[in-house]
Amino acid sequence: MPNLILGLDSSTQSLSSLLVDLDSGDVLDERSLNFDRDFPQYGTRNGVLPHSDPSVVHSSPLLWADALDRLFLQLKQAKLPLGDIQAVSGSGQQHGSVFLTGLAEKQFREMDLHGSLADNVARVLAKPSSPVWMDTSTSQECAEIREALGGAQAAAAKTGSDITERFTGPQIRKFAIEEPGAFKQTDYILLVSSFLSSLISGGISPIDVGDGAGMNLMDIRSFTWSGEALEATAPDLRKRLPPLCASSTVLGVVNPYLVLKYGLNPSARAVCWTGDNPSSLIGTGLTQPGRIGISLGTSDTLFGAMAECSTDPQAEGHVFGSPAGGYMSMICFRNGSLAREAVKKRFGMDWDGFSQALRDTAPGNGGRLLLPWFEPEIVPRTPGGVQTKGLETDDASGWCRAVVEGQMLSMKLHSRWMGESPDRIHVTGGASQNPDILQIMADVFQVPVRRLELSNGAGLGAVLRAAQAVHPDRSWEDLSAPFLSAPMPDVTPDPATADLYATCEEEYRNFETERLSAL
Ligand code: XUL
Repeated sequence: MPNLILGLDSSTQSLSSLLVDLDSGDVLDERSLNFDRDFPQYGTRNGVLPHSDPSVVHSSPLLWADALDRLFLQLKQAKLPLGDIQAVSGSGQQHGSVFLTGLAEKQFREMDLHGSLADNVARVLAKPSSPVWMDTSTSQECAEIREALGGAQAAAAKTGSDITERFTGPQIRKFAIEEPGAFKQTDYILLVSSFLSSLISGGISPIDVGDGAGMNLMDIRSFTWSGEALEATAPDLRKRLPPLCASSTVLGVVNPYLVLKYGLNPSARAVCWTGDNPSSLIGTGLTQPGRIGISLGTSDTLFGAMAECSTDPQAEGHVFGSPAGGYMSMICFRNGSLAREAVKKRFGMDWDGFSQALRDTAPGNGGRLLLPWFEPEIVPRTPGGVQTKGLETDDASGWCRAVVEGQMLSMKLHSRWMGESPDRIHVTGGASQNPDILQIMADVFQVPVRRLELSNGAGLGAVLRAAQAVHPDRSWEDLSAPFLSAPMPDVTPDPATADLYATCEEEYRNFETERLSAL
C-alpha cells in the first residue's frame, strides 16, 4: 500500500493541503481554498470579519470547519486515493482561540453525519467568533497580566514571550471580562490548530507545546500550564484548557466522519496539529540547532531551533516549543519588504534598479547607516521614524544598500540572545529571489545562504510531522530530503567582509541605542 501523508495548513486567508507519497517523494496533489472567494457567505475580508473597531479582528470557526469539509470533498471528487493516506496532520495560524461548551467532546466523538462539520460545531460554540492574531484590542489586559507576572522580562522568562496583544491569554482575559455569561458557558478553550485537530481526530485534542507557547499561559521550561499565568489571566482557566502534549503525539485514528463521508482509511492516524510558525521550522529543514531560517516577507521573520531554552532579555523575541523537541525562537521585524519597497518607491526605481544599486555600492556603505523604521517597529520596540547617518536625502544607491544592510545587521544583533551561531541560513519569501540581497545577508552573518523554493513551508511541515510521528525510526533529514530542494547554489559569504561587518554591527548598535533613547 502506498505511504501517503496529508498535510493541511489553515492560515489567515486560506486552507491549503499537500498530499505526498512519502516513498517516492512525489507531491500527488496541492490545493488551496480561499476564505473570501470560496466562502462568500461568511463576509470575510482577507480572511477576517469586518468590524467597526479596526483593533478588533475576529474570524469564524464555522468557516474553518466548512473549509475542511470542502477540501476533503474536493480531494474525493478529484479521485485521489484517500484510502491510502496513512496519517494526517496540520498547522494553524497561531494564537487564535475557539470557545466551546461542555457538549463539544461528545459532539465531536459522535459526529452527526447528516450535518456538516460546521453544523456539528455550531451546536457547541460558546462564542460565535474567534479572535485571531491580527487583533490588537487587548493592551489593557496585557498590562494587567504583565504587572501580575512581575513585568515584561519576568513574563518572557516564564512563558517564552512578553505578554503580547495577539497572544491567546490576553484575548481570553478580555472575553472573560467583557462577556462573563458566555465565558461561564465555556468548558473548552482551543487554538485554531487544536480545534481543527479535534475535528480530524473526533474528540477534544490536546494543545501541542509549539502552539501552546503562543498563549502566554504555558511555562516554557516545564511545558506545563503555568499556575501563575493562568491565575493572572482569567478565573478557573485550568479546567477550561485541554492538556498540553508533544507535537508528535498520535491522537488515534481519524474521525469516522472522514471515513464514512470521504473514504479515508479507518486506520489512518490523526497526528496532533501545531502552529504555522513551528510547522514552518520543520518545513524549512530547521529541526536541529545550528541553522536559522529567515523569511523575507512584508515583515521579515527570523527563526531557528535552540538547544537550550534561552529567552530574550529585551523581551522582544518569542520562544516556542519546537515540534522536533526542544525549543525554537521567532523574531518578527515589522519593517521587511515594507521598508525595502518604501526606499524603492522613494527613488522611483524598479527591482532591477534596486539590485543594480546594491551592486554599485561597497559592503559597509562607506559608513552610511539607516535604521529601517518606516513603520512602528517590533524589534527593537519603537514608534519608529527612519533614522539615518551620513546619508544624503538624494543618495538613491546609498539608501538601497543602507536599508538592506540595516535590516541584516538588526537581525544579527537582535538574534544574539538565542545563543546559537548558525552554520547556514535557509531563506524563503518573495525577496529571497534577489541574489544581491542574499549576498548582503551571507556577508553580514558570514555563513552560506540557501534559498528554498517552497510555496507552503507550514504545509510541508505538517506532512513531515505526520510522517515522523508514524515513522519514528526515520530521521528528519531522511524524511525531508526529497522535498527540500534548493533552486540555486548556496550564496557564500566573502570572508574579506567579516571584520568590516563586525565593525558595522558595533556602529549600528551604538546608533540604534542613541536613537532609541532620543525617540
Ligand atoms: C506569529 C503570528 C503569525 C501567525 C500567522 O506570532 O502571529 O505569524 O501565526 O498565521
